[in-house]
Amino acid sequence: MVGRVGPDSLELTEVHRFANRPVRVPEGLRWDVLGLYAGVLEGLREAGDGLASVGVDGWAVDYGLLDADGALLGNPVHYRDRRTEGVAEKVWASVPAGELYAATGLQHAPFNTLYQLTAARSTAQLAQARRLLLIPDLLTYWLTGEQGTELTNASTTQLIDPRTRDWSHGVAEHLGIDLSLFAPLRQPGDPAGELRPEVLEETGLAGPVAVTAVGSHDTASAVAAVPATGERFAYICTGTWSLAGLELDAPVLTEESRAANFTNELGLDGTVRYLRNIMGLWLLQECVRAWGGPDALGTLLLEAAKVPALRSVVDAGDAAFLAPGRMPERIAEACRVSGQPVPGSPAEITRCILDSLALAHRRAVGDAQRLAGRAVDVVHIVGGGTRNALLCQLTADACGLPVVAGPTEAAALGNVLVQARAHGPAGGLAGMRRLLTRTQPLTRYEPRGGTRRWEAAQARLG
Ligand code: LRH
Repeated sequence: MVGRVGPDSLELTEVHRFANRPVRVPEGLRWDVLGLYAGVLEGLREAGDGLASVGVDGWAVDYGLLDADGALLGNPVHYRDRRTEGVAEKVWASVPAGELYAATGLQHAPFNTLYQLTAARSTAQLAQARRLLLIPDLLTYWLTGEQGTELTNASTTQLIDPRTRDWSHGVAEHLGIDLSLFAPLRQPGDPAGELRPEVLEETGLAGPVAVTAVGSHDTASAVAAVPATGERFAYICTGTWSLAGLELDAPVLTEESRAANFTNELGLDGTVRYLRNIMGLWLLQECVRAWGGPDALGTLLLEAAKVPALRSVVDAGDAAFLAPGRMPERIAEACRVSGQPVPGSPAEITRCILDSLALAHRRAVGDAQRLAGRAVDVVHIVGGGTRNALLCQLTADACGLPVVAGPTEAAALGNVLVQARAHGPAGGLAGMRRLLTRTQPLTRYEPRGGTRRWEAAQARLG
């Protein structure tokens, strides 16, 4: 994505898009990180000269290991890999879950870096590793030759204390995790080096080109690009995941918050992203994959809109849906077990998924307000799900609040804005958001009433 930012303008142009396909090998599910890097280089080539800066964001928690020469050891493990099954329970035997939450504020997700490192403890690869770089930091390292650990993404490792915004040495020591594996922390907006001469040569770009640390966790960049006009808003970053919650000034570390599985990830400018992970459009992506298409969802969504609402719902927060494979069957099974009509056709299953996501959005937005003691008047939806009008309308209905949908490419916009302000006049989050509201097309969905039906559907899930 190439961004152009002016005092009153903000434009994004897609210059290259490439798939991110995990690969299953005998040892498990792996990322094709070399394929991703090749895609990044191709994107830079397509972008052409005139770049003031480059910034990388990506998904959370996963990492590559480097040996003493700085070479990558193996393919990074995918967070949906089964190696972390049952690991959290073992960790809690030495640091109780309550203590872990009080120290790190992180939700329990089986794939947090902390659990991945525990699962990898006795592997030859970890024994050989001298450096651990989170995925965006790894790509940045390959582009620049410089190593760092960007803070917003570091906060998803479960090794950061959200109060001090620094490493949680106590947790790491207790669990035998060597924090010296991590490169020094850097903040969004910090310089991250320049494109290496070899990268310039390969992409045909004229140097020098600066590389800037951004909110390198994609969700941090997306939240930065929520076009909110005040403070009383909730956001839902939609895509493979739905990340639903609030932007706060301080973490919420109560036992109630832990029980509700809310996470305190770090955002821009001292903010905390207080949110819950919901399975998101992954549920639908996996069904579409099982059905062998279609690539364009239009017809399927039109048919799903005609299926009666809320006939059956599943718990879209359930980690049982994390692993890939057999998704239509797993959804049907969940409906059967909870005594609801079993959806059969693709349209029925799609409707069940969208109703379930809207229901999970409602629950997360409601719980976040209660747990943080902060009421909201509007829900912002950003990311890929903004293209799904049915999901946006159902979310407005379920939450009983207006939904403002857009921008779709929120992560890319948040990424670009952080670079722009690092290289231009400094502006706060509020200024960035004003620019977004003035320049980005947004769609408003009003709630159509009938929130009782959503309460009743929630009750069916227990
Ligand atoms: C979304 C995301 C999310 C994480 C998950 C692993 O892409 O970064 O915020 O929880 O991937």
